[in-house]
Amino acid sequence: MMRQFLKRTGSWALLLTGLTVTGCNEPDQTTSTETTVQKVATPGLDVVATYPHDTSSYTQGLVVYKGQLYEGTGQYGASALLKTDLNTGKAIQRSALDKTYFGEGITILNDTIYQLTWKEQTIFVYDMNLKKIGTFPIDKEGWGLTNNGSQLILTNGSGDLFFYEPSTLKLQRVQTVTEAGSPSFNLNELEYAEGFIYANQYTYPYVLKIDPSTGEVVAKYDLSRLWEQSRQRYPNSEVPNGIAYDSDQKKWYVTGKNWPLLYQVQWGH
Ligand SMILES: [Ca+2]
Repeated sequence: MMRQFLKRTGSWALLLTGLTVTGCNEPDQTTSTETTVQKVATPGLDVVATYPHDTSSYTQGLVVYKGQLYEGTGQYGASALLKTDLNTGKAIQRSALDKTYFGEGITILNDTIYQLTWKEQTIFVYDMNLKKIGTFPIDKEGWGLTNNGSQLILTNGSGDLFFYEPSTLKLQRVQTVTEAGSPSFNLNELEYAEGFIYANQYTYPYVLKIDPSTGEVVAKYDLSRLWEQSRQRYPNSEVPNGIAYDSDQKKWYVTGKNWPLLYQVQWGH
């Protein structure tokens, strides 16, 4: 295991969060901005280890299941479902999507892999050998996907979480996500772990920790430093996207679209 560096980014992240929110989010409403910063905790983030990541992977979904890393990638003509070697970053198995499909989030439930597509209104279903075994139609754009052990949970770029019964894809519940009382937005890649949902927020450096029973953002982690490091190493690195939890090892991983590295991280408290 590589241990390239170990850094605490707490106070830096808090400062940057304040600056970024002020700059990008309702700049004329100083009062609401201050409220947001005060109410949502912005704990630090520790990098525990770094691993190589394939810069050709436009990461849309990241999962660890039974110790194995899986990745879903996007872009027309390049979308695929990958079984990836954590230590090398290289795909050990790959199932390509037809060039008319743009791959999005993935999740694995009961030895079944689900892969969203963006505007194609289709969810692909695979066995654990990445063999396609089914499709479901869906009535919205697909962005992020995870599961809570009994339901698939989907984002579509809005601030809502959509809960589906996995064998029928029947919509069971919609939960609006709020941050300090205001509706959230741009919810993207997801990871469910130990009762909470973690979400990338598209075009922003944040991972939002969400209480799925209320929709409240209870903490907000800032990946700016990792994003900046990725761009320094590989200028075409795009937004942070991809959160995976290894529930056996209790390890968290994050990466981004076309990032050169995948990070094992620990969320602060
Ligand atoms: Ca995930």
